[in-house]
Amino acid sequence: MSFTTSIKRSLEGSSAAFGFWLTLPSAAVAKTILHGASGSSTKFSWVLVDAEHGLISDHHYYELSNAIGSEDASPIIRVPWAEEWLIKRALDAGAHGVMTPMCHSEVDAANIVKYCKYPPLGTRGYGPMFAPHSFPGVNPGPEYDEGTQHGVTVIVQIESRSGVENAEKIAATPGIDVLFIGPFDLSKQMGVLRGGEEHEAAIKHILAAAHKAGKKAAIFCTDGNDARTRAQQGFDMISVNTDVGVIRSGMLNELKTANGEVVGGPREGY
Ligand code: 3PY
Ligand code: MG
Repeated sequence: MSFTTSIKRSLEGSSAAFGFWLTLPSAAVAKTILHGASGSSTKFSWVLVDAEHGLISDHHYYELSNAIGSEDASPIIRVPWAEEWLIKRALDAGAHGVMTPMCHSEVDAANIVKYCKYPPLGTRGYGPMFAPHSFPGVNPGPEYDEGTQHGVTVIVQIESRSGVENAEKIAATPGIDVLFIGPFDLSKQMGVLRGGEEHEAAIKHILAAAHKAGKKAAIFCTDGNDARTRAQQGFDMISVNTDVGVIRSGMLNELKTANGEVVGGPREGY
């Protein structure tokens, strides 16, 4: 069995790789969303396990990675910061990919790649006793060890002014697979309005920089309409919504319906 992941396969396809944000430490929530026929012609190929802002921490990684991997989707862990030991623990627990917040420069990018790969490509320490469990059909030993070297998806977030300015150099860094835009931080860090002209110009700049270097561009969205617009703009990887966002808006909309109120409008929050 060759080493492959749902996210890698999906990124090689002609349409956008859709995923969602998991902020609750619940394998049951992830599987409820992923499992079984949805009646749609597309499916989620990845789940972002958010250990930066969500309620998820290190000791949830293994169970969540296994649950997501068993549904033919890729667990991608967003570590709280781009530290070697944090990335190592995410990979050892079975992440198919790692996402790091706030990549400001090509130096940051090169370090992140280094932390994700075993020598001679990088500096990742060795101890993958549990990592292969979330890769259906991949055996422990050489199959995982060699497969992960190029099979791990390395994703850096561009969400600062320096990240935008250095986007070309970050994208050109060998081993970086995806430039992922965090629109909320990007607007706050740049001091511009989310959705305003400067914000959209920065987003377009990152998209173009990624593609110029032959890399993938990704973005966080707050609903399906937002995600559809980004897909039409050429984004390759798109987070459609968050678990908690959908639960809240879904339940409040049901309440409005029950009360005879008009339901709808875009979801504003995270
Ligand atoms: C942001 O919008 O800042 C993100 O990191 C997406 O979660
Ligand atoms: Mg962010």
